[in-house]
Amino acid sequence: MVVDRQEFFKTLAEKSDGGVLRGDYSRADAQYVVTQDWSAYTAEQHALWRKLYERQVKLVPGRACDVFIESLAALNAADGIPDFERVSDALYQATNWRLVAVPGLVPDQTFFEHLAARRFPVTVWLRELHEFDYIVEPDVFHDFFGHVPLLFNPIVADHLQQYGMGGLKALKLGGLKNLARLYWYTIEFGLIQSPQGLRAYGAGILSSGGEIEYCLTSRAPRRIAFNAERVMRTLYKIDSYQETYFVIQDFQQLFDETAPDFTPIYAKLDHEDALPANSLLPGDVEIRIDQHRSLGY
Ligand code: HBI
Ligand code: FE
Repeated sequence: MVVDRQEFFKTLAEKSDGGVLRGDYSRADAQYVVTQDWSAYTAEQHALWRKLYERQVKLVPGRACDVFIESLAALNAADGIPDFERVSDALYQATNWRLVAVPGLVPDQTFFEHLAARRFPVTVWLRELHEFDYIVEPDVFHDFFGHVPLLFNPIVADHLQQYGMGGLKALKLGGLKNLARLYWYTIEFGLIQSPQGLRAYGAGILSSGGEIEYCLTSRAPRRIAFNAERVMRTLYKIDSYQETYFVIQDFQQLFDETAPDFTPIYAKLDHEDALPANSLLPGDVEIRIDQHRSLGY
């Protein structure tokens, strides 16, 4: 289904300041796909990628889940901005997913259609040096470094396709905001238990210089055992560290708990107030961090 471009930019303008997106959408096709044009990246941009990569790869041991660390190592993406086609070939072998190059954020409908077809949208532009530590819109470093490694895990790969199909349904049922919260608190900012302690698997954490430590050791945020309905009811922060992190036992739980038909939950949540990001409910299972956490690396 073709999403009206002007409509998309108008809704973004309402959502955020001015809604002017960084990317060049002029050459995007009806699914908002562009060619990556890998040869157009400059030596300075590859050098900035290496700087971002080197900083981040030092932070992941003892903080990111093993699946992420193993997949990232296999990607060999340290030397410069990756060529999506080459990575897609390896990814397709692993989990039947491909990467598609996009100018940046795409409409929800389009985003879900890609995920439902096992295509992951990756932004083609790279941040500027002055945005080294924080960027508003996802760039190629967030999308590639943060999201692509986990696509090599079969359970996550199937979960994301299921999420895309659920998104298309949610658009029809008015459940989009609930599903966006689910994505936010899992794929973007999720934590997972491991025998060595809590680990991060969310892309927004794993591609960030500061939040990757904060989410595991700060005493400020809450850490609550994952519960799909609770997550879909909870508001999130887009311009600061999270006030609550939700913790899954393993990826199978994420897949199993997001398999059911959410129609009844959307109807129920429609009559309940959304929860502020720092809420604590009587039924919540809070996960305490051991205060003397050894980073174990
Ligand atoms: N577009 N390129 C891109 N990447 C995203 O992560 C993304 C998007 N469009 C919509 C969107 N995410 C969210 O609204 C979904 O979580 C619903
Ligand atoms: Fe993301």
